[in-house]
Amino acid sequence: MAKSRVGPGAIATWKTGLVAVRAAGQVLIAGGSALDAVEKGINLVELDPDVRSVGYGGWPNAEGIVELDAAIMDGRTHDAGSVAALRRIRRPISVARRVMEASQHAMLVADGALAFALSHGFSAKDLLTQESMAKWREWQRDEQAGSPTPHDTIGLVALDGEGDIACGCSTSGRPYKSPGRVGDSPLIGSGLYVDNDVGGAAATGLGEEILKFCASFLVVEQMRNGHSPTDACRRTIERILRKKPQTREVTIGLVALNGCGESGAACTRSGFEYAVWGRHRCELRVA
Ligand code: SD4
Repeated sequence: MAKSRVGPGAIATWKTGLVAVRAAGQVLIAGGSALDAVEKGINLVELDPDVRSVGYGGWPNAEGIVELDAAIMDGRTHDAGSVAALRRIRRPISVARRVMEASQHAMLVADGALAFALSHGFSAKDLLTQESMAKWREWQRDEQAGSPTPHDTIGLVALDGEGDIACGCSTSGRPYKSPGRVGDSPLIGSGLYVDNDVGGAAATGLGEEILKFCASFLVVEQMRNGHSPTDACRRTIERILRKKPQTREVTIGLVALNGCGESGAACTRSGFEYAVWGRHRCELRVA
């Protein structure tokens, strides 16, 4: 497919995606690449301690240790890098990008991912804030109360002025998860997927279900078959609900952007907020 010159655009999951697409938009307006826009936008969310599901200040696992998952993919080359169960690094999406660009691998996990990050100049820092530690202690005292299920994992897809598309995901995963648990976000095809010929997609919500459907891959393939981003997301959600009607009770949200700059989203539940940036405007939408 010939490269479109529709002008840059970006889409991201949740209300927290607003700051991310705004920052991504600034990179794109300045002529930066989709890949830089994705990394920069996601970094802002990772470094914000008030965003409880991502990076610094993210939910810890059952042992009170924050383990982060992130991935990035380049629609030009089909290259990708990802990290899972990464401890002590505040910008996992940047480590994922280093894995893509400076290693011979596509995915590194746990101690190996940390060692790689340290050897590439990232510094080890605390990820737990006073507030997240206090909440984890509360949960430990009263485990029966169950884990919270809030969501603000960041998934971002960007289209640059050259018509190149990239996407990324970053999350602390499920609150109080088992140590070593990995969700959909760092898995190429599940939490994110992009192909310059078509567009990109990212997922958020219950990773255990999202990854069984390769949801982001499915969205991109539906777009390849001629569906709009909105329809591709809806059809993917319908497929999941058909196979597993019980997923109606949980959140699975999808966002997508195609090479023409059209965006869309769908969710198993109503009220899914996502952020869109395009033509220098930024807005929060609800699917
Ligand atoms: C996960 N999909 O680890 C992530 C969680 C998430 O908003 O998206 N939360 O399962």
